[in-house]
Amino acid sequence: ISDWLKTSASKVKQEKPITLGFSQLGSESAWRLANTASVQDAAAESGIHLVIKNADQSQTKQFEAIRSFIQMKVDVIAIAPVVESGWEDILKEIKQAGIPVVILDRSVNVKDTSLFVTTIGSNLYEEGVKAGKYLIDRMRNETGLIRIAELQGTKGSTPSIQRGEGFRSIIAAREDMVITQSVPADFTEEKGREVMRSFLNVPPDERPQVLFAHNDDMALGAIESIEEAGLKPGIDIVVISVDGSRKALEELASGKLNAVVECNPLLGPQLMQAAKEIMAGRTLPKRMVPPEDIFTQERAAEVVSQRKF
Ligand code: GZL
Repeated sequence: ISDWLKTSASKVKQEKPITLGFSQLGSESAWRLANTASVQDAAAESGIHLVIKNADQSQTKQFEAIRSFIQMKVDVIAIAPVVESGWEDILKEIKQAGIPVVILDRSVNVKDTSLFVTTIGSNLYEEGVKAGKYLIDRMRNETGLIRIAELQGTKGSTPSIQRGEGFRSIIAAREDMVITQSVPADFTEEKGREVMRSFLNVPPDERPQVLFAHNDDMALGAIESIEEAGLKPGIDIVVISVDGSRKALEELASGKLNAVVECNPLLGPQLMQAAKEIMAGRTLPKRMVPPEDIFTQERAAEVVSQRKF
C-alpha cells in the first residue's frame, strides 16, 4: 500500500501546475505585443499558470515585479530585460530564493552566468549583419560618399547594441559608407517620426541617402517624415528595418521599405518548454536561438499574408 501511495503522491506532485512569473519590459512595438501574446497563448496551451507584469520600459519596475514573484514563491521566473546592465543584484536575490531564471528576448550583462538557466532569443548581432550585407549588395555599383542615418532602439538594450555593431562590422568594408546621423528613438513609431524629421532638417547635400532603423515601428514613423519632407521613401532614401511585422511587409510590398530583417517574437512555446524541462530537473543549453530570414521587395507580397503579427 505504502509504495502505491508514494508513487501516486509523486505523480500528484508532478501534476501540480507550474507557476511562471514573467517580467515583460513594455508594450513599445508590434513586436513586443506579439511577444506578450505568444507567451500568454503558450502558457494557456501548456497548462502553465502565468503571472505577467508589464514594466513600461522601466528596469526599476522589472525589479519590483521580480520581488513580487519571489514573495509569491513562483516556480520559475522569466525576464525580458529592457537594458543589459544592472541585473547582478536582483539575479542574486532570485538565486537566494532558489528560483530558476530564464532570460527571454534580450540579454543581461552579468559575469556569473550561473545566475540564469538559459537565454531564449534571436541572434541580434546577426540581424545587424544581414542589414549591412543587404546595403553593401544594393550599393555595389554606387560610388561617392553614402550618408547613412541610424534610428537606434532603446539605449543600452541588446538589440540596439548588437544590431548597431553587426551593421557596422559589415559596412566597414567601404570607407565611403558613413553613418552621419545616429540617435536613439526607443523602438517606437512616434519617436521614429520625430527623430527622422530632425535628420531631414539639414541642407539637401547633407541629407541621408540610407536609413537603418533598428525596428519596424521606428521605420514606419520615419517613412511619414520622409514623405512630409517631399521625398520618396524606398527611392530617394533606402530604408532598412528589422522585425518583420505585417505593416512593415506591406510597406515593403508597396516599395516604401527596401529590406526587412526578420526578428521572431513568437518565443512563447520555447519559454514554456524550457519551464517544463527545468521543473523536470533536466539541464538546458545556455542559449536557444529561433530561425530567422530577411525579406526583400520581391518576396514581400507572398509572405505578408502569412505574418502572425
Ligand atoms: C528584439 C526586441 C526588440 C524588437 C523591437 O529582440 O527586443 O524590442 O526588435 C522591440 O520591436 O521593441
